[in-house]
Amino acid sequence: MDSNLRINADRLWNSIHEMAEIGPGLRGGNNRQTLTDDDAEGRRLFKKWCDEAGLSMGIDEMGTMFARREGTDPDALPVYVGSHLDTQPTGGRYDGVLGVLGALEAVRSLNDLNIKTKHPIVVVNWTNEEGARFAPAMLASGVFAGVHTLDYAYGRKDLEGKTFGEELARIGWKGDETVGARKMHAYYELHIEQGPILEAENKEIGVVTHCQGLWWLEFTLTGKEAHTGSTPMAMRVNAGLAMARIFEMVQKVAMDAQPNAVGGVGQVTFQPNSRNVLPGKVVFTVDIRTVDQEKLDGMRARIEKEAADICSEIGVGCEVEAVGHFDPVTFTPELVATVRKAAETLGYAHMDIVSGAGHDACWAAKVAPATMVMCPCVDGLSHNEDEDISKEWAEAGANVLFHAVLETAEI
Ligand code: HGY
Ligand code: MN
Ligand code: MN
Ligand code: MN
Repeated sequence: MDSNLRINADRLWNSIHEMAEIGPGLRGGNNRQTLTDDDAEGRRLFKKWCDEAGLSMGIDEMGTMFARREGTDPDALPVYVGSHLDTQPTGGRYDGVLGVLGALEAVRSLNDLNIKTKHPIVVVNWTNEEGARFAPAMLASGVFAGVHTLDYAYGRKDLEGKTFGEELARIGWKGDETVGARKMHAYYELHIEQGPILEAENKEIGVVTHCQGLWWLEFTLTGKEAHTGSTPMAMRVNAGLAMARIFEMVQKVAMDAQPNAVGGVGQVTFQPNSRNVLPGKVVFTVDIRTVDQEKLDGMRARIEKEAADICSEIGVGCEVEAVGHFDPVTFTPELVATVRKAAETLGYAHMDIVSGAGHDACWAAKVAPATMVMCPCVDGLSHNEDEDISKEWAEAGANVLFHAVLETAEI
C-alpha cells in the first residue's frame, strides 16, 4: 500500500468538533445519550455527511445506521467500519465518535482520490453502545450478532421507566431492515484507548489483539425503611450498610485478581433516597472485567457468594441478575496483522494491546472477522468530560484504519 495515501486530518478534526456541538456537556465534553433528542440530532448530522459523500443509508430495527459506498464487485461482501455516536452522561468528544467519523473520513478520502475498492465499504453508527441509559452496553451490536433478541432490547428500561422500543420510535430512527441480516466480509473499529498504556509507552497506535471479558451484575438489596434518627442500631435492617460492605468486597476481589483485572460500581439507586429514611431498597451494578476467562467467572462466583453472606449477616434481602456479559474476545489474527502492517507502512510507533473497554467490535467478532485500531488518549482518561486526544493521534489512527480497510477491501 502506498504510504502516501493519507486521510484529510483537518476535515476529520473539524467533523469531530462539529459533532461535539450536539448534546454538549457542562464542562466541554458531551451528554448525547442514546435515543435522546440530542442523539437524533447527531444522527441527522451524520446522515447529512453520508449523503454528501454519496453513501446509501440503511437503518435496521435497532436504529443502527449503515452507510454504503459501492465497490466494483457488487456481489462481494462489504467491509464494515464503524463505532458509536452515543455518549455517557459526562462523556468525552472522542469515545465512539472518532471511530464513526474516522470511518467516514476513509470514505471521503477514497472519494477525493477517486479510488474504487472491490468490496463495498459500509460506515456504521451502532445504537446504544454505551449502555448508560439502557443496559447492557453494545445493545444494538449484540442484537445484530444474535446475542440478544429484538424483544429483549425493546423492553430495556431507563431509570424513568421508558423503554428502548418506545424511545427509538419517538425519535424517529427505528428502521425496517431486519437486524443481523447483513453479512460482513470484515469489521474494523477505530477507538481511543480509554486507558493510559499507549501514552505511557509513547506509541501512536494500539494494535488490538484481544478485549477483556465483562460481567455486569445488578444487585437488588431489600432492607427496611425506617427513621434514621429514632431507630436503634440493633433494630436496623440496613441495605445501605450491606451495599457499602459489598463495594469493599468487590474492591478486594479485584485486587486479589491482579494483574489485569478490574471491578467496581458506577451506578447506585436508593429508595426512597431521603436523607432521614433508611433505604428500603438499594440497586447497583457491579462491573468486573479481565481478559482471563477462568479469572472472570471466578470473580463473579466469589462476589455473588460473599454478597449473599454479607446480606444474610445483616438480614438484608439479596437478588442478583447478570444484565451484561461477554467472554474475553480474541480478534481475528489476519486483520490484526493487517493493522500492524499498516502502522509499519505509515511509520507510526505501535504496540499490541488488549482493550480494557468493551466495543461493538466485540460482538461483530462473533459473526465476522473483526479487529480494532486504537490511538492514545491524554492521561488515559475517558468517560469524563476532560477526555482529550491530540489531532496527530486522531490522524494516525484514521490513517492506519484507512490503510487496513483499503487492504481488506482490495483496491
Ligand atoms: O462499558 C464499556 O466498556 C463501553 O464503554 N460501553
Ligand atoms: Mn466507546
Ligand atoms: Mn464509552
Ligand atoms: Mn461466558
